[in-house]
Amino acid sequence: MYLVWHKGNLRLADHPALLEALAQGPAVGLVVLDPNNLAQASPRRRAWFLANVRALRRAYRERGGALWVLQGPPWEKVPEAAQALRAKGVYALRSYTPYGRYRDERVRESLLVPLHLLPAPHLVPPDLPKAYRVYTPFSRHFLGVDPPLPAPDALPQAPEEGEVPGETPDIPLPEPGEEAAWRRLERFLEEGLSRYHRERDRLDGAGGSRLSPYFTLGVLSPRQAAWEALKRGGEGARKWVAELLWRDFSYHLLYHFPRMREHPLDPRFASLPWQEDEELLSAWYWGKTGVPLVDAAMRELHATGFLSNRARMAVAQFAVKYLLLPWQKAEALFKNLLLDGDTPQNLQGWQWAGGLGVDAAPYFRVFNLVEQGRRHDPEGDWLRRWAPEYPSYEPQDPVVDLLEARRRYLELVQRLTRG
Ligand code: FAD
Ligand code: IRF
Repeated sequence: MYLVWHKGNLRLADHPALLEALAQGPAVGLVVLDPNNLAQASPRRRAWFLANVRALRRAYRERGGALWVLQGPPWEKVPEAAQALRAKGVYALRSYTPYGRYRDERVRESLLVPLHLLPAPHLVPPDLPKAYRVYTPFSRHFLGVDPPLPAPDALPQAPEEGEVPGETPDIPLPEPGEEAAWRRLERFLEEGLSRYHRERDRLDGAGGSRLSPYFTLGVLSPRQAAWEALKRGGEGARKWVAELLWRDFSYHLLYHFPRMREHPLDPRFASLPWQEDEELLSAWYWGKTGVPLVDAAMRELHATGFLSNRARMAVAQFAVKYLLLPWQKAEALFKNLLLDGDTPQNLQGWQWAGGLGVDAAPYFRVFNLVEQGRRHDPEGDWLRRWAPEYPSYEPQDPVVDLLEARRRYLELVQRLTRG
């Protein structure tokens, strides 16, 4: 008997560790509800994770198999399950985040049987020996995608163990599980892929796939998505895969620069005069800044747990460059509102949009938030839906004078970057 330890990667298809375990003999699945992941997550993010654990358990059952769900520190619970099942080994996909790597090693040290960690099916492995700070040279390591692995048709019969706790989300959730993810992927491939390169910057997010909540929990693998898109081909498919590569670039950055959890990748920007202003932070967080694009975006995020990439860039840049809010505090608050909230992606997004050193994002580029609204929501439909009190993207009694704040930021960074 073998154990297959699912951490993220809550799926049966394209799961190299699952197939490798089954090649050795019968296998049982395991999810450990880890207080280090769940305790600081918001109810909506916990509910989304648990809903996908329940979906994975159903998928095991439908194939005659069993998924164990235990609660506690993984370095206690994985050995406990291995001992109870008299497992000859544990198989899992390698983690690339700082905590994930620490956890893998503590579990390995705690086990009396081998822990086999296999590479997860990224498009470019995050642990490339060379560390890149810029996306383009990193993305050149993408040389095409192998066919994704199939899900096993049947799984060996075994007793289940452990319950999946309930959790009430504060917002409606997407449908969890692999089948729902596939339905959403197929709909996007049919209706959105061919025009993705033209429509992806819409503020309402309608140009995108909205698959990120499934990617974040590994319910769908980037390899599955890229394989299906490149089969169809075209400029939209190429652009979409290029965006998928940003996921791996985010993992790569955090793998090689773990300090970016607390510090700007470009250390010069750590000494910006961050404003510890709770009132400003609250106005930004609740969408009450008097800046229509920012307010519409933050209200949509509170209401749905989703936001388009264009809107995310705008609200992060406003927080960092216009308000000089402590970016780590704003980033953490923001992540906990996102159903796709994922440490590597969120850190990369905040440091990219905030001009803190990620990629070649020009730190001196400051969005004109009126122009951004007009260009990416030309009919104003998105603004009307989420912030109907604004007749246009013109600020109304904003918490900060936009021109003055822009001038202040540019003056500050010029001083910090002068040779
Ligand atoms: P699509 O446009 O359909 O793209 C397909 C997939 O590619 C996405 O699902 C996502 O997995 C990946 N992707 C696309 N754009 C990016 C990007 N810029 N960076 C990394 N991956 C990308 N994404 C998260 O998954 N979790 C986060 O916590 C997160 N926080 C962000 C914070 C900020 C400030 C910014 C600017 C971006 C953030 N992103 C995050 C990236 C991106 O905004 C979302 O992945 C994307 O909007 C999800 O919508 P979609 O699935 O329709 O994307
Ligand atoms: N992975 C686990 O193994 N156990 C858990 O309890 C997890 N809870 C999570 C909760 C939320 C809101 C998200 C993700 C998880 N994950 C859990 C997946 C982790 O992201 C993954 O284990 C990663 O390797 C942690 I969003 O660094």
